[in-house]
Amino acid sequence: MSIRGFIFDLDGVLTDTAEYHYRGWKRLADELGIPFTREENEALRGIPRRESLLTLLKGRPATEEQLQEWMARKNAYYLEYIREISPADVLPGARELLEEIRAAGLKSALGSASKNAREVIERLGIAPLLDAVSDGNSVTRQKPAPDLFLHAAAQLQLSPWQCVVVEDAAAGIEAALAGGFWTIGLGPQTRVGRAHVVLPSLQDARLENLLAGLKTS
Ligand code: B16
Ligand code: MG
Repeated sequence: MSIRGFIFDLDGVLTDTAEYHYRGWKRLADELGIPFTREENEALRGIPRRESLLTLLKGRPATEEQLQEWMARKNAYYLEYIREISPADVLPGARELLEEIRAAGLKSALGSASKNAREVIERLGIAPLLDAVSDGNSVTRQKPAPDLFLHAAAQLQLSPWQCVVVEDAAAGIEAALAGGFWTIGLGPQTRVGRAHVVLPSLQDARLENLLAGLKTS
């Protein structure tokens, strides 16, 4: 085993933007008169914008023009909310792990479905700790296709078997496995149980322990 790099998902791994996505979708849903709950929002974890909107519409008919306008409206709300994001919003253990990876001479990349990922990592103050950024603008086929993580690995000039993908969404773990990556799943077994290593979060996740866990998986 020769791990040379880590690829991190953003929402649910490095920070919790799910609350802001929820508020954006909820405001749009209220305006359209569509019921939408926090529980329903959980199903949108790691799911790209357009697919999220189609899920929220629950089969209601819409023209392409309406879909575009509603996605733009939700995104404007989301951008308004993420202005609140600061370095205090990095999830526990994430910054420490990024620093450890850098100190060990390994590489780190972002692999997020979000088209707003760059703005979020700037606000979190972790952009300097990432060697490459692959986001919702980088590839056409989204998770569970492996394209986004392959794009990130290529930027790091590493092969999938040299990289670990850290993800909180089932679609993200599937994407990483399809690409031939090592995987660390954050969250319940029911969601990320297919990962090589499953942890509740990155809190107390030390690099040495993660690499040892992958070795015995
Ligand atoms: P945007 P991740 C995902 O981020 C979110 O989990 C998901 O809820 C969101 O719809 C998606 O990004 C697209 O975001 O509308 O900003 O392009 O988990 O892949 O970092
Ligand atoms: Mg995620």
